[in-house]
Amino acid sequence: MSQPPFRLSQLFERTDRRSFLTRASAMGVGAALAACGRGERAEERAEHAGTAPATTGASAAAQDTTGHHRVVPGSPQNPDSKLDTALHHPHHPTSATPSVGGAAGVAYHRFDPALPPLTPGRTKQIHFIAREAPVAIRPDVTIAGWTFDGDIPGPIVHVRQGDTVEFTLTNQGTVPHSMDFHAAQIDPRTAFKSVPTGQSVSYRFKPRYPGAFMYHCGTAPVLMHIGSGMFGAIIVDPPSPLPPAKEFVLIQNEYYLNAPVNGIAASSYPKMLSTLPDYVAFNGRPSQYQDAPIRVKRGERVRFYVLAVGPTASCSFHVVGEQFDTVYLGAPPANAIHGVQTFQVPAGGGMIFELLADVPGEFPFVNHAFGHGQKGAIGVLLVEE
Ligand SMILES: [Cu+2]
Repeated sequence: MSQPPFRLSQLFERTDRRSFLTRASAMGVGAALAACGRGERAEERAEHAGTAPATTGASAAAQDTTGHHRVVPGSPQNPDSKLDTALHHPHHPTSATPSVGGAAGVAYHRFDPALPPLTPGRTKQIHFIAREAPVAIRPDVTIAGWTFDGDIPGPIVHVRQGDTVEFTLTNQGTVPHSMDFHAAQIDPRTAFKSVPTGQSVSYRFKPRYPGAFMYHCGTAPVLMHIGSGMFGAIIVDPPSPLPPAKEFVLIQNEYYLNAPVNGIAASSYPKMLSTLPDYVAFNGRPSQYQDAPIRVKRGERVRFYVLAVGPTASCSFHVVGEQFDTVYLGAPPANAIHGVQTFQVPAGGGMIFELLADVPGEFPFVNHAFGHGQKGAIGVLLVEE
């Protein structure tokens, strides 16, 4: 199936009633038209009712007469890619409906922030499962997550510049998902395409630059997929190792939640659009490192790989009572600035922050945009003698 040419104007198109009706007509979606006939946009109804307005699940995208992708039920392929992710598709699901029971039995656990060690070999085979899963983001808050491998964030990937990453995504969820590695340079129409339920996509890439890179599901609407938990980090080491340090990965994200049902809160797409989150978290759990600090020894170098995965917020990263002797804005060891109090990691970005922990004490690390720090983007670095 050939891909339609990408038009820049697509990024700015609105899904108004007329365009929706045009598309619905082309799709032959009787239910959607019936909904519109009652004077209500099906997509709005869906958002409020928490249901997808049209066909979802194992389906494929095609192009309708307006140039938009559309869903073809039962088709074997779904080439939706990140090219469509800026658009709000009325036929794409915007509700995380949990296919699980209540929150009972969902255990809260601290997400280990330590950078996992490099594994031997220059070819890294990585296989993720996209699936829905309840995730306890606090001891008293469980959400209906859309996940990679059942947790939020997904597994931390650690490779070296020039390694070959052989990646496979298998979709065991109920709606299409995909994988977009920011560390890759690859045609997103094929590599980052959406995978229908029960199917897989495989591709390989060689990270060209070292650094802290985001990965995420890129299926439309990408806001919903990232906002429901489908993100993580791939850390790419430079050919020559950076100075020895205690290394930690901090991935900041926001949560936008509906009221819980059976103890599980589904994500709210309208709230995601409002960009006013209920929680902001490092590594998926608000304030988890305030409750259980990150510990280092006096005199150790500390390296934070800080990512702001959004879906919308950036992270003004700061450590109270400390200064960063080095911040790598881009590929290390180049692109370093020194003597930094705070630096902002943009949504969709990652940077490397280093400090020398030569003063013992308890040092809060925060998003210094305090509306977000107060909502959970805060932790403690404990420097012990
Ligand atoms: Cu997804």
